[in-house]
Amino acid sequence: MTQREIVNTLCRMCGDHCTLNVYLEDGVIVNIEGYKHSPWNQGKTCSKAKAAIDMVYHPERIKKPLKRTAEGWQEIGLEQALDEIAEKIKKIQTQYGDRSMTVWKGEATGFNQQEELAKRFCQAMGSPNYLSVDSLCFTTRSTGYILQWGTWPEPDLENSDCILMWGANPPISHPFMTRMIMDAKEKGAKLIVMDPRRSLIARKADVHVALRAGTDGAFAWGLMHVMIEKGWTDREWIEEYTIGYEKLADYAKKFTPEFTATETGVSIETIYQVAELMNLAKPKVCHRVGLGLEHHQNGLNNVRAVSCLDALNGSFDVKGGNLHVESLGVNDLSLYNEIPLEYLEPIGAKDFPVLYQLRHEINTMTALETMISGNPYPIKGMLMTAGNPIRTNPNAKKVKKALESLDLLVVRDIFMSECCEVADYVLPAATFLERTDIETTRNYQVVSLRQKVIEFPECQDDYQFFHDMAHRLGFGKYFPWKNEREMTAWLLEPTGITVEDLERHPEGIKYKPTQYQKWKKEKLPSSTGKVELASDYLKKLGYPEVPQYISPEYIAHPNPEYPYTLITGSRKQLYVNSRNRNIPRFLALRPNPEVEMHPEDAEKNNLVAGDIVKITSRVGSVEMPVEIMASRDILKGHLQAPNGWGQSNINMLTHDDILDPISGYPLLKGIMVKITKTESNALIDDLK
Ligand SMILES: Nc1nc2c(c(=O)[nH]1)N[C@H]1C(S)=C(S)[C@@H](COP(=O)(O)OP(=O)(O)OC[C@H]3O[C@@H](n4cnc5c(=O)[nH]c(N)nc54)[C@H](O)[C@@H]3O)O[C@H]1N2
Ligand SMILES: Nc1nc2c(c(=O)[nH]1)N[C@H]1C(S)=C(S)[C@@H](COP(=O)(O)OP(=O)(O)OC[C@H]3O[C@@H](n4cnc5c(=O)[nH]c(N)nc54)[C@H](O)[C@@H]3O)O[C@H]1N2
Ligand code: SF4
Ligand SMILES: [Mo]
Repeated sequence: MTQREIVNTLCRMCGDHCTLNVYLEDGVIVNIEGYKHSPWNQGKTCSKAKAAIDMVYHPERIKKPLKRTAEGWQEIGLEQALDEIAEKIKKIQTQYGDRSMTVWKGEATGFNQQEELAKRFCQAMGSPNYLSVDSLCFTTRSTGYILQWGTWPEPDLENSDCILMWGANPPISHPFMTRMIMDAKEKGAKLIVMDPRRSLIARKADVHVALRAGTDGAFAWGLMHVMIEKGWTDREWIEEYTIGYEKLADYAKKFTPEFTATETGVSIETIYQVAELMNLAKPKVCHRVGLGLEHHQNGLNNVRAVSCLDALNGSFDVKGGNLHVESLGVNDLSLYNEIPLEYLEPIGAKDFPVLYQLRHEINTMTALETMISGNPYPIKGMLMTAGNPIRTNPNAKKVKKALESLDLLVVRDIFMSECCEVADYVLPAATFLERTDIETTRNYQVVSLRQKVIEFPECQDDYQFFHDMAHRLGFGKYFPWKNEREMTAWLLEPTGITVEDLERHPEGIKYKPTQYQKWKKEKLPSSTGKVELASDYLKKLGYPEVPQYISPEYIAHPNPEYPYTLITGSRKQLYVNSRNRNIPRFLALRPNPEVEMHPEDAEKNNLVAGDIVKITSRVGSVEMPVEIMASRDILKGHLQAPNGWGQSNINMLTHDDILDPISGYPLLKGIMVKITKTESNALIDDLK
């Protein structure tokens, strides 16, 4: 008789961790649906959840460890692979020192628990050189907020009267956030979207502010100028809870509506309109910043400028404003205090001290450079999990060269990625359906469990891999738990919630009631206990103390040779970063990337839809078919190209040489490019 079972777990086909019902027959997954009592996805999923079945049972899935030999890839047993890798690590450590080993964690396993685990291993190995996708995913945002507020606030969308979306497009990137926005809109909230493109969320907006790429800082300062001029600020809150207001007010002076309009391309009326809508709704004004602000040469200060608006509106931690989320308070996996390694000169910590001091990780751009140059000391080995930086990091050719220069590269993946192709060992990894960890849904203060649903013999989860490696390398004491479930139980100990409780509550458990205006009873979580509108910490590190605005290079120093401004990586529904390109039914729907273009720019270049253009920056070039947009869907002179494709990898031309001075983020948006029509149709033929 067929054994039927339903297991609840959390999806990780993207980062939203919707709760799922996974249906099994005789231990094989046959269907995936949404779990109806989940407070956020409420029984629904997007089309990617079901595609997890295609991913898990894909014929190209790596199921055996692979070793590079002179004759090509050789399949070997897991124990042999782990033994050999451990020996090679020891050899590198003896020859070049512990710090010449690194760990790189990509996006695909997630953050929080998986991230802390990888950091723990790197630290226990004696190396301060932990690398991750944080160097280009969310750290510019989180750091910007933490520098100012001591926390990364979460918008209270459902209770808000005025929602500002800055460079984020939730209908694609965070589908279930869209429901909260629409619920608020139904209750009368105004929605304002800042985006050079008329994205899906911009289509729902009361005001779409189609500003030029990279000018959000100027727009935020322009709003502050008007708010101060009109007296539309919460002076009492500012007095009581902030420091540096006078410096902010002084800096805002130059952002007159006229100056702001010229810089951003937004009309003076729109600047006043947005400021007035916030004033009518305050303090119930909330905002979300997305990737659109981060991937710029001055992204971090642009984020800080946006978040100053919360202070002026008095909307921090109030109902309908931006909430100070309380943490779950799990046990700490970090070994930073136990084994401080700062004396080993983490790579790039001098250039990007904030990243190292706040997150104990190093900047990937600097580290890749070091792998090639050997300066200031050699980096010779890397254990990589869930990342494919040859596709996802800027200047792909250089990333490949850096990885090829290593003596030992071990990649843990589920498919043969470009990084696997240059590795010495490829290890089969578990997918999210094959591991146990916890996630928190911040805006609800809810914790929930990702449960292991199935397993394949040699496809280890990250915990098992780090555990087995640590025991071989002589620091097994830092990985005492038998498996990840045990470690998860240990993590949860101080919370009073157990793994079993979470198993019984697939909808998650609210770990703390939501409380507003916590600042009435306790200090704000920043180091000074106040909102730091001007940062003494940054000043001491040699940065300007207020979030200064710097014009993007394409505005400050336009170059007629590169007349277009390219945005990359605006999310598409079916694909997540470099993933899902081997799922046939997705490829049938969207077989190749397309560069979005204004119709007048297409006409000027004699292009029709589907023509292939060569896009060239100072770094490199790539060919891609053209998608001609409606004239109000993208700014004239701006192009948008998706990322994550193997063919037409847009990161062939993105900049690893223009970095945000504080966060070290590379320039992935607002890139100066030229386009030329090609006669080729090779790209489309190749993909057929
Ligand atoms: N030009 C440009 N580049 C960008 C961006 C952009 O906007 N523009 N966005 C950036 C952002 S925000 C991000 S987060 C990065 C993401 O980039 P990466 O960190 O490289 O992550 P992914 O591309 O999601 O996945 C990397 C690999 O993980 C594998 N994988 C999938 N599931 C698992 C698993 O469970 N375990 C393991 N071990 N491996 C798994 C996949 O097969 C894939 O090869 O890309 C960045 N790159
Ligand atoms: N389907 C799907 N979902 C995903 C992902 C995916 O690849 N696919 N990736 C996941 C990951 S790793 C991340 S980090 C999140 C990202 O999620 P979001 O932060 O929401 O990023 P996007 O969806 O790319 O939306 C960014 C918007 O910013 C706009 N933009 C570009 N430049 C600028 C600018 O200078 N100023 C302003 N104001 N806007 C600008 C773009 O036009 C785009 O509409 O999505 C996650 N969810
Ligand atoms: S939005 Fe889709 S892919 Fe993302 S977690 Fe939810 S169901 Fe999974
Ligand atoms: Mo990301």
